Amino acid sequence: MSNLPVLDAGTLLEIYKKAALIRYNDMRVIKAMKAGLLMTPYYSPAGQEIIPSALSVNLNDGDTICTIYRGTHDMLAKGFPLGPLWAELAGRITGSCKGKGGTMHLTHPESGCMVTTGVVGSSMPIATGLGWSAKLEGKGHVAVANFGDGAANIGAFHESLNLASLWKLPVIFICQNNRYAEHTSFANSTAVDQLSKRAAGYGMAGVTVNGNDVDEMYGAAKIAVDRARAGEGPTLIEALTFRFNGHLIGDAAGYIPKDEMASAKQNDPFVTLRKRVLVDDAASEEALDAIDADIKARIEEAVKAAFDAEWPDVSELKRDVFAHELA
Ligand SMILES: Cc1ncc(C[n+]2csc(CCOP(=O)(O)OP(=O)(O)O)c2C)c(N)n1
Repeated sequence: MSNLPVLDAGTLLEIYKKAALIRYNDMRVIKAMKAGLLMTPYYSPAGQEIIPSALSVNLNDGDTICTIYRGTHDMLAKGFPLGPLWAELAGRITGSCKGKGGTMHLTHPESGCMVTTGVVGSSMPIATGLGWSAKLEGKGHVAVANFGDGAANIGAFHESLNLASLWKLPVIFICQNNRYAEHTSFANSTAVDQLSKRAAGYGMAGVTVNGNDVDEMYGAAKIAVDRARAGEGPTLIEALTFRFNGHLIGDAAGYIPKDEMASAKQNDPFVTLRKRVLVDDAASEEALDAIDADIKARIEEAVKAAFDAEWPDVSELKRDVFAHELA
């Protein structure tokens, strides 16, 4: 991409802090799972840290995001607090959904983190509705829909992009194309080589970027967010990336060729980002180490608080679930 908005050192460091939070949190979740402490399915976002980090520095508190089960990275980057997140993963009453949601239904509206969903493709119609609401409110807020490459082949993709474009809604559709939908490769499921080409069919802007490249991802996100805030309608961003694990923890990813996985890990976008921060002199190595240590300490605090918290009472099982009980 040319003519990208320029990434300044302060913003680069903010992106680093978000990416580090995502990476260290992911490592801690996997460690807790291996110790048998978490009973939630977990869909690791390792390898996909740059996308939400470079996006979220362009968002503010009034903006909203929806994402999928593989969405802890999106949520953390937007501002989902660690305490309610860990308590939710651990199924405790102090969780953001009182322990009923887990990875599939993470929600914290106070920070604009509306929902992770387990129904493939459903983040798009929800974000489209949020975009409509933002447009009616007229405060310049935007809504973001994150989804995978598999979800781009579902009917809800067509319905959401068509309506958002027709009504010029402030929605940013971010396809995190990690090349595999569960066990099916992109090439075996998708008729176009670039998903962004589909944007033209809906009369909207569309772009494919290297989602692991901080400049490309930041630039594309900034252009899309500015466009949405200015009332110029939605954008489809296809962000190319790769996941470092199987579909969920426990899946050995035998369908991913070993050399493909090895090369992705060798080009770890988080390691590249850290080097970039140093090269740009956005922070010293000591400063980054201190940032990392602080993040890790905050994660440990959240882990401890989660496992010290009470389990929900059985009476919680149906509460907040059925409409008639909400009244
Ligand atoms: C409507 C629907 N169909 C099928 C499934 C089963 N399923 C769960 S995850 C998944 C793959 C989705 O892949 P993708 O959208 O590329 O996201 P990724 O997991 O790669 O991030 C499928 C088919 C589902 N949860 N919902």
